[in-house]
Amino acid sequence: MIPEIEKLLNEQVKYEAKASAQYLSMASWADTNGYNGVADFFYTQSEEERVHMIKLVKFINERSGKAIVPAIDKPRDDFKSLTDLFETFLESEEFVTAKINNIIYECLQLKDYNVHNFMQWYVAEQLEEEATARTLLDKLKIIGEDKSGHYLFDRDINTMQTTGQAN
Ligand code: OFO
Repeated sequence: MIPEIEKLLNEQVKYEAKASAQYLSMASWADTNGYNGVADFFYTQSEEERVHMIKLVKFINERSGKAIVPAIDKPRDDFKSLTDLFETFLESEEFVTAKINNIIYECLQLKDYNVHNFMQWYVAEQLEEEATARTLLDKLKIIGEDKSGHYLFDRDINTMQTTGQAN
């Protein structure tokens, strides 16, 4: 594996781990603030990011690289509101998308079409997750400060059809 690409993939392992920890922290915040539906949503998101991380770890090792399990900082654990929570979700996804795009760019520069091909799965995943985050945030903006709106959002979040329902 090209060393520059291996380094970038290992950095990506860390970003997926950070996203997983951040979403677990968000699930916990939601759980302790009475939003059980939102908590379930983020427990699932956290698990998915962990799966994304492991997929990278295995890929690096299979291609005779060495995957590094990273140390990560404590995630943010206090949020002003549901809107703040979902803004954090969208920012996190946009950050990860930018990092994935950078890997794609470097793969093309270094002619690593193998990794380029592998990373297409992440490109598609990010498209879906960003769309989900935007759709949910848009709904929260419509709801505003309305408490009964928040109640319904929490009740329905896991059955809502979002543009890019994360899988
Ligand atoms: Fe790993 O899928 Fe989003 O961040």
